[in-house]
Amino acid sequence: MSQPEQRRIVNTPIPGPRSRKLQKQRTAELATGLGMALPVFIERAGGGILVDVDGNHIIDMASGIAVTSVGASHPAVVHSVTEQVQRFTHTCFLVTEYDGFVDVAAALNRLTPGDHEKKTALFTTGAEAVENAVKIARGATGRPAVITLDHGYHGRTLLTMSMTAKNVPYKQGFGPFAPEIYRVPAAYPFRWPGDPQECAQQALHRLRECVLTQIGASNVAAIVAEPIQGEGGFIVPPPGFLRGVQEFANEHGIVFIADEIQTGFGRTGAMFACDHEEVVPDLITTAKALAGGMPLSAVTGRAELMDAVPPGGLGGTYAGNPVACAAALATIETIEREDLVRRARTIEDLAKPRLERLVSRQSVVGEVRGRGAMLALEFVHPGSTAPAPEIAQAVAARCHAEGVLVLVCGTFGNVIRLLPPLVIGDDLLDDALTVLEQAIREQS
Ligand code: PLZ
Repeated sequence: MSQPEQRRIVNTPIPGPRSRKLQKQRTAELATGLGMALPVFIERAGGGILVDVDGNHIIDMASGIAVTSVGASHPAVVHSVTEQVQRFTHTCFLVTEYDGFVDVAAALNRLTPGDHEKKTALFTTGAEAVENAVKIARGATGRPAVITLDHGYHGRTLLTMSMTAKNVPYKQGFGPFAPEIYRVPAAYPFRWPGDPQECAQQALHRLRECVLTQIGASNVAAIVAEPIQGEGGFIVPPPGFLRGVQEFANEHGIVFIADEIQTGFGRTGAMFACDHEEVVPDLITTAKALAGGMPLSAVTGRAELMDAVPPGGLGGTYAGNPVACAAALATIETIEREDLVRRARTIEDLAKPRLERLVSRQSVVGEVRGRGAMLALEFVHPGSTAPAPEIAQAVAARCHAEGVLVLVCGTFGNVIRLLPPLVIGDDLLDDALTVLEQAIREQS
């Protein structure tokens, strides 16, 4: 099947009548707790386009939350998955093995930051990867405590929800939370008094102080940080912050875990966001874009840490499912062959200067930030840094009505994030940005 026509087409109000009918059924059948950004049902998708059941061609500026970097139906992924499904769908790697699992591990050992000896374990979801990274760090150090950052997001399971900063909707009513999790300030320059360099230094100081005086370094198994915070609002720490975290961790025998689940595989204009600052984490968690839309996640890291867990200590029925592994091999090959890392930088070059023109003291756009094809606008009440979630929502709603899917995120719900597939064409990107610019002007 060929890719959908790469052009925005709005045939009906969005959502259209067929989506609205399905939405009624959904409301009757599904648990209310399952959210949705745009109540539209998709029939097919590929490249930078989502085609809904009413025939609208919606520009995809979300990639299913940073997953479909190669598009939602890249021919190489479709071919590899189809071929694997015909051979076998599942054995459980803990029961009998297959080479796809080993090949994905080898690719991750090769691609992730650092040239030390690495090993990998595969899982299914991002949260599961984070859980297992913590298990490995605890197993290797024999220490209980885990440090995470304000604005951090790591998943919805008990441990990862406990590690996540934001209360509503992730945590409210779901306690008691997992113990031995401590949160320290994140270096968030836009909301930190003083310049970015002071922000990095002061945030590092707070980390040191908290670990040394409140917890005790010898009790800390791991510091877990997203190199660019995703759900928290695409917060890019100032240069030096991540390196400072890494150095502090190394100094005290603490495992530094980079959660690159949202930032990985070219998204930020480097294969991994840590690469921008040549930061080498001890363990790195990946998922999302790894397998081009199939559920697959991984922990990769220093061989001596990864091997600290005895045989049988890691696993899962579906961990490293063969179909997901086949998808990952094709996805990684595509990212490298089509040089999508460079494409992410081109997307930044095309989009960021345009978005930056929307920032001024009188504007509702307080800041534009991000790297590569992971860009965001933070909305504020003009002349202040007071968060304006209602403006972010209104802009997103306007984009949706015009057939451009953007997502809102951020601790204060006031950030619009752009995560287009890396394969999106220049024309589609230009069209989406024009719609977004117009939607923002309407709010100013
Ligand atoms: N770590 C950095 O971004 C997932 C959340 C969607 P899972 N982010 C999207 C939602 O609201 O549930 C994420 C992430 C980072 C971990 C995760 C968790 O990955 O595959 O959703 O478990």
